[in-house]
Amino acid sequence: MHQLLRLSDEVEQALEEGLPVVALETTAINHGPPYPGNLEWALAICRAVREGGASPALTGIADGHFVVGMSESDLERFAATAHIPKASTRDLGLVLASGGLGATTVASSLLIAHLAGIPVLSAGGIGGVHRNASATFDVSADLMELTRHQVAVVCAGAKSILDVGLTLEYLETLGVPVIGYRCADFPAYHCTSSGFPNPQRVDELTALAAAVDLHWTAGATGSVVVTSPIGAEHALDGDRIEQAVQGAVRQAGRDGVHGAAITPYLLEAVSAATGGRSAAASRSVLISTAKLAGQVAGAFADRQT
Ligand code: PSU
Ligand code: MN
Repeated sequence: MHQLLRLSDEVEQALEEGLPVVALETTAINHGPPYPGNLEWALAICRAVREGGASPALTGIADGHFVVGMSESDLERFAATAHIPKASTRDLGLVLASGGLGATTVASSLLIAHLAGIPVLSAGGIGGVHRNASATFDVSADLMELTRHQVAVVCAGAKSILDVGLTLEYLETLGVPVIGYRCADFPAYHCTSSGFPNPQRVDELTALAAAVDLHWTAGATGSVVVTSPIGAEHALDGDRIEQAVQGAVRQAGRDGVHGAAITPYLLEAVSAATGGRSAAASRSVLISTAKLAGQVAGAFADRQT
């Protein structure tokens, strides 16, 4: 095993036996409600992975190691600690060296999942090309990392704070398949649709697992993005979100917010503008994608045996 990995007993055993495992990022939970609400989210997300038929592997950084699969005491420690740094790929060495805690983004959890040999990751929404990126050059490291690791990423598309059209173009350029599972539209995190179609669509888990497997057998070295929208009962209205995002982007410009701080800033502003309904939406979408990821991991594991 890689020297930096610290696997939970459950995850280690499942991987040894070829049983399905789903890796999970922790920044979205870290930016969720304060303790103990965030602990409740993490437990609900892990439960959803189990309902889908797989073992959950929350990823994080602690004590100079990559934690893969959190014990109850790990979870308690992560949830109860305020202001855990957001650790994307470029931050890994420094956060490991600090000996403290780090919350993983999609980018860094992809790297960790691949190191651990976990082929499926669940995330509410991936990062992407930011609005106004032609001026700021702000493109999430999530997109680059999607080209480096063979992991199927089950998500509700990309966040609506982004330029979704440019994000899809970028993914096409990078050769990352974007497959809607039983959905025509590419979702936008809290919204059922981004207004853009999924470039590809599959309606059966076995066909999805085959497409993922053959993408890699063909020699592609990157990830496969699988999308599934938020449940209708928790979805937020696209027009209202768009208005809130536009206002937040203008305010961010005035406040001079940029770099790693922009994503949390915009999500926070959208949350404030929607009267907190976006928190319930985040919880819901993290749970629904986790459950589907469990099913995808099961279908993928079945194919390997
Ligand atoms: N959800 C949140 N806050 C976040 C993110 C998700 O409530 O910051 C994260 C995800 O972990 C995603 C990352 O991978 O934002 C992308 O950030 P950036 O655009 O800085 O790469
Ligand atoms: Mn950025």
